[in-house]
Amino acid sequence: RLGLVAALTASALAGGVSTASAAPVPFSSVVPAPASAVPAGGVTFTLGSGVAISADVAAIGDQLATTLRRSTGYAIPVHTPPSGTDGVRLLLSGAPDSVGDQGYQLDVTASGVVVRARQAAGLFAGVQTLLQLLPPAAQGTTVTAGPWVLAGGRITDQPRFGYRGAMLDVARHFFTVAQVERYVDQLARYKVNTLHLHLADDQGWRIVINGWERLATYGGSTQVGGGPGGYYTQADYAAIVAYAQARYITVVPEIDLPGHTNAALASYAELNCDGKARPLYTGTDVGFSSLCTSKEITYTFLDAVLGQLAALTPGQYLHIGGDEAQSTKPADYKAFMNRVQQIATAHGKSALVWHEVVNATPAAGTVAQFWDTTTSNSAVAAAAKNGTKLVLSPANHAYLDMKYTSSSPIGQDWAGLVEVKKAYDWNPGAYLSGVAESAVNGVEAPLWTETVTTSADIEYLAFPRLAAIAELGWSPQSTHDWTAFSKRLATQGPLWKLLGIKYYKSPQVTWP
Ligand code: TNX
Repeated sequence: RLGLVAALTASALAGGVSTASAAPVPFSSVVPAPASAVPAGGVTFTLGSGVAISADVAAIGDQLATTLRRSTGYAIPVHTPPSGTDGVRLLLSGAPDSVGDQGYQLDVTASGVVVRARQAAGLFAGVQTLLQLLPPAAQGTTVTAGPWVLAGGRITDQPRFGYRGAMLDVARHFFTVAQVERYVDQLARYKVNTLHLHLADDQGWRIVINGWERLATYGGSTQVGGGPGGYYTQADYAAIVAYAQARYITVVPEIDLPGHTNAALASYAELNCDGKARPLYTGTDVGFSSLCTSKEITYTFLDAVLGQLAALTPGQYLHIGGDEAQSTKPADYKAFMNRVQQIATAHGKSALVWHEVVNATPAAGTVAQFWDTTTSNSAVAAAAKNGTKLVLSPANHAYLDMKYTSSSPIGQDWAGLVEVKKAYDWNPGAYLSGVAESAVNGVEAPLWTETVTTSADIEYLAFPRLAAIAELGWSPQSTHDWTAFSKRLATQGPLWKLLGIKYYKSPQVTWP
């Protein structure tokens, strides 16, 4: 490591190094908007070559140091336990109670930066804010000459909602571990704390299940358009989980049931009611497949699948799909979904389910994910009144796979066109009629991948809209203001450019 630092420093001294801009980034640029940000006019702190980091959580100090060593070329030692005088201190003491488990307080004074939190997740969130308060070049991969100046003041920040998710559909098109990890890095910057992986659909089964190997080796052998597909070994999946966990992101694995199961029905003849394996499918229709709800082997199979996923997943939730089961009779759907919720519970997890679960009987602890385009759904409202919590992903605002405009090169439009303002302009706490904010666990931005084949595609659709949904999940409603948000977004453009994110340059935003 020292060798690398020395090399970077040498290259910095050799000249030809770009300089970071000297004007400090204002607090008003931070995305998502902090709950409270009070600048101290005139005060600044400059991160100099001798800067050191003190950290109560060594891994978080190391992450920050790794990022800043790369961009500043400074040595940046990390001290755990903290030493009193370091320029950057990340502490699990002294934060006000109000910041809760995920929030933090950040102070920039003339003598340094102190981030205080009650839990490691809050410290991590505070570090994301700290990075945004530095010039974008601080997150770059090449050495840039300073000065690295931070604006003074205090940010006291905590999320409006505990659940802030993004879903990636790795079934319609497969994405490698490295591609998923790249997306995880992008989510973490905007304080998204849940990665929902849509692991199985008609076109592909993407995770090895021991004892049912053909699900992956055959069911994962293709994708939309007929390409080779792919799948994760359990070790691959565990690597994604660990990578996400290191960024305070919880993975929610989804096996979509009882519809969206053609890949499984193709892999094992016995899962079909007629005992005949279905052909693999590479088109984009929905609603044509169903597991055989009357066969006991279906539940033996699901016990293995959900049991193994539960063992590999530290988070609380298994997502069991439940959407668009047009090929399952309503009574069968109801009995099936009730039984599968119990399988999840038996493995120590709660079920997350698309909102159609309200047509069955949501179990205690089941969370329904709303994805429709209406704001009034009496069955969902009744379930919420009955104690079922919701995650909101209204397709006409939160679906990252919708086109921005009719000329977007990729994406769908069945839920309408979703420009950036449309993604941002809704209030999750008062969105569904008859649903109180207290019934809403949070928001999620799903990215279905029928038309998405590369990381560049993912990023074009996710940016800037992911930032909009992340802000709706984190920031208090009192900060909700399109003009201010669009200005905050504009300040992210240079960072995205630096990170190689080919975002959609929406004409609704005045990019720098
Ligand atoms: C509907 S939304 C689906 C997915 C498709 C998506 C395309 C939902 C729960 N199901 O199967 O991929 O539309 O936008």
